Amino acid sequence: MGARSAAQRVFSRPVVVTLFVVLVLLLGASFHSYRQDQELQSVSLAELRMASWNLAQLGHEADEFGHELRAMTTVAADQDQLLLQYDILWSRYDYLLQSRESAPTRNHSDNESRLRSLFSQLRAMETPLMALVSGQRADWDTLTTQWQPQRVALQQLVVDNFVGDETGQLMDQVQASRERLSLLSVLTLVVVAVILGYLAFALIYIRRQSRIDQQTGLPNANYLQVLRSVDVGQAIIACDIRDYRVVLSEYGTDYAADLTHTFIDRLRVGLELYSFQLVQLSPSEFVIFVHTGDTGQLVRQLLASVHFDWMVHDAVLPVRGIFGIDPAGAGPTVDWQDRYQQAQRCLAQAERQGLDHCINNQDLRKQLMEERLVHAGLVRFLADEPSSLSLSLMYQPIVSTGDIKDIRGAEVLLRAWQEELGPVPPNRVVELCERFGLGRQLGRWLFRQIAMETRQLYTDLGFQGTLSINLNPAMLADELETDVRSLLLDAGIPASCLCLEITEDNAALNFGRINELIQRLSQAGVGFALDDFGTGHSSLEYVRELKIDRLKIDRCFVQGIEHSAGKARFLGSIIAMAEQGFLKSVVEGVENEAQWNLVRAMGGSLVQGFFAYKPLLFSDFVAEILKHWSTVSSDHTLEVSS
Ligand code: G
Ligand code: MN
Repeated sequence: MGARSAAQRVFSRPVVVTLFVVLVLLLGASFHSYRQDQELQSVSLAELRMASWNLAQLGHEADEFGHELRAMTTVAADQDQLLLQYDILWSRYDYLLQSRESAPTRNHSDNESRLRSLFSQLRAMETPLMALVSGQRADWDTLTTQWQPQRVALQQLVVDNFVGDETGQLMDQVQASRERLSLLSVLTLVVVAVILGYLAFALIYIRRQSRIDQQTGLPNANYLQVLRSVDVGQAIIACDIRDYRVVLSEYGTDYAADLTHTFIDRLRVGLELYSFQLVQLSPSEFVIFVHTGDTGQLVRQLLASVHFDWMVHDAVLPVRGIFGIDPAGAGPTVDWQDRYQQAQRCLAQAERQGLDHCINNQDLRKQLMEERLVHAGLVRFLADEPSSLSLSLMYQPIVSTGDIKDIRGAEVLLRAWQEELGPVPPNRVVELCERFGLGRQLGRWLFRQIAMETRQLYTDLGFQGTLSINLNPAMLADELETDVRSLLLDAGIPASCLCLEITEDNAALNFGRINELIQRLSQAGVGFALDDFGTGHSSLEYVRELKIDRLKIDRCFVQGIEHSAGKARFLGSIIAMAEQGFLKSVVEGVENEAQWNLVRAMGGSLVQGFFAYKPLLFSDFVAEILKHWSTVSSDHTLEVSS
């Protein structure tokens, strides 16, 4: 927690803003210094030097001219030299006043006006100088006097313009600016490096955070993504909080988060003896990796700690953890993702069966493998494609207690055969079809198959016995009427010869809806039976509420009647009750002669059981009917109608 909040502080908004501001300031300062440096550099040092040198030359050439002028009064006089120096001086002024390169010199303080005034004074000396040279006069002293103040003013100009200092100053400024600029560059680089480091650190932090649940700090589903392997010595456990959604929907997110925390604490207590890792997939889903060889012990401890009563407001909620476990080193696979999948599959299995846990073992693996085979086979078979599974029908005759060979009808029984597994129990087929949404398809296949097999028995042989057909849950829907009409009645099976069997489980207390379905078909003459009567929880209520005309008394009421007068009386009273309610009763599971005799003595009912007939192939069923008809009168139709 401490480390987390420290990291949070490092990545807080003020820190980010400060870093950004510092960087912007440094970049601004660097840019400013750079501009200053550019400006300083634009003053050409070369030009400055040139100006200074030109003025110095002027001073020097003025000295030369003055020297020649003074020499005119002596023997060393050289007029040509004097004129040459005059011209040189003249050109220098011209150069300083006219040339582009001399512009800085001219522009400096009042240089230009001083230069112009000196140049005009020099030009004023031209006429007297020419006169003296051509020898008209020899008054050199006057000219020397005229030159003297010029020379002084000129030297002053040179002195005033001595630019050594100025250049030095300029150089110093440039130097300082350069130093500032490089310092700023270094600082900027340092700050950029710091920011890059900060970003790298932030990136690592974000990646780590993304693998952690923000509420609980536990590794989350992303962590599972990067997990490479799991030790074979570790059990993988998938875990759900069973009542989480109830808490969330009834009490809101705060309480739900509370529940998550409480549950995690409980899990930790259950795991405290083990080395484990807890991963959180969602607020109510977890995965646990535990080192243990004794899965049974681990499960007991986990169950003990996560089954608890949780107080919310003034309500008490029984919270239950539910587990799917792939035990350590058990399975044939070591790939952790396969094992994780097994654990999840166990969890799903436990949820489906209403258990608090399910451990992946050989049996379960086999069961799931078989389920897959049967499911795949069913899908293909029902789609009329080549399949490893095939369905067929058997007919178990229902006889009258008056004559055991008097076949009054039959219950159509589903049989399934899978190439690798052999026979598959029909209730498993029905359950799988229900689970995978194949229920109606199965029902339609059943109706179509019954019609195909039995049509001739009714239309050509005039059989009038009842066909009892088990309805699976999905068939108890609005489409039932359409399916019965189009697949059975239209094929030629008389409605009065059909009895549709409903179990209590399938009716699921929705009497109104089921009665509506029953009513629509019973108007057409179709009968309905309550199957397995007596095995559900509210049997009598069903008998009273549903508009059925048959009761199929479960075989458990027949078991042992030959040994117990009480049991026999009890069965008798059920039959009597059915009679009172104008229901025809069918006693199921009569397996021996003693039972048969007792049931026959009670009277008033039909019998279905191994003692009379086992389920038969359709051809054998027809053969049995014909055999019976041949033993009784030739006018069989009167005999079998009831
Ligand atoms: O629940 P329902 O009535 O649909 O059950 C029919 C099943 O009962 C069939 O699978 C059939 O094989 C079985 N069965 C039929 N007669 C007997 C019997 O006399 N004894 C036993 N144990 N099972 C029977
Ligand atoms: Mn049945």
